[in-house]
Amino acid sequence: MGHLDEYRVEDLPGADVLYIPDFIPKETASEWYQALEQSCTWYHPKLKVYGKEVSQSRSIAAYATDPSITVKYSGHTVNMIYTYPAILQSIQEAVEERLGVKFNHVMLNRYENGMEYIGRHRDTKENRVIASLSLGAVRTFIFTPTKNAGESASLKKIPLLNGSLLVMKGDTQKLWRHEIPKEPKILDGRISLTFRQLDL
Ligand SMILES: O=C(O)CCC(=O)C(=O)O
Repeated sequence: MGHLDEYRVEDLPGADVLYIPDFIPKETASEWYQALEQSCTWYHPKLKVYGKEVSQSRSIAAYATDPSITVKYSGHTVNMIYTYPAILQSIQEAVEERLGVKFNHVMLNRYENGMEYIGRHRDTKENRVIASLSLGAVRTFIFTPTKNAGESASLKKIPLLNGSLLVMKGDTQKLWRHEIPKEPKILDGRISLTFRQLDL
């Protein structure tokens, strides 16, 4: 991914993050938003939080290229679908082509408005590539350093634009957490597609 060096995000010591603000034109982003809203199998996962079952506020849809791929989080086994809708297939190919890497799983998140969020967390600690495409409302992505990120590390906010691509790799997950906080003033929806490389 050396050809993408110009997109490297500064001020994230130890992390390896690229941000391409104009990965696709806004008009394409709006078309993809509508197509995905209609063609994906969305649902609200039921999670176990301190032993209680709660319905996750944001809905998700999940696809994988190989039937051996399964994902579980917070006591919930993700409803994985092994056939991509055509639009999703072509979006994954566009991301793969731009980055020069292959993915075998995509998790889509749909935030109806600014009240829906994702709490501060880390993804797999392995140093695989995770690429996240943003469609719709601009939401703020916040990186928070762990202790191991060093003295100079401090919170970093990135407003994720409609049609932008954020790429995390290397030690990013090991040293930093990320979240999309509530922003109650935002009334519009956002869909993110997080492309991943999982073990078969
Ligand atoms: O919606 C996003 O861009 C963030 C999603 C995220 O943090 C995740 O799937 O781990």
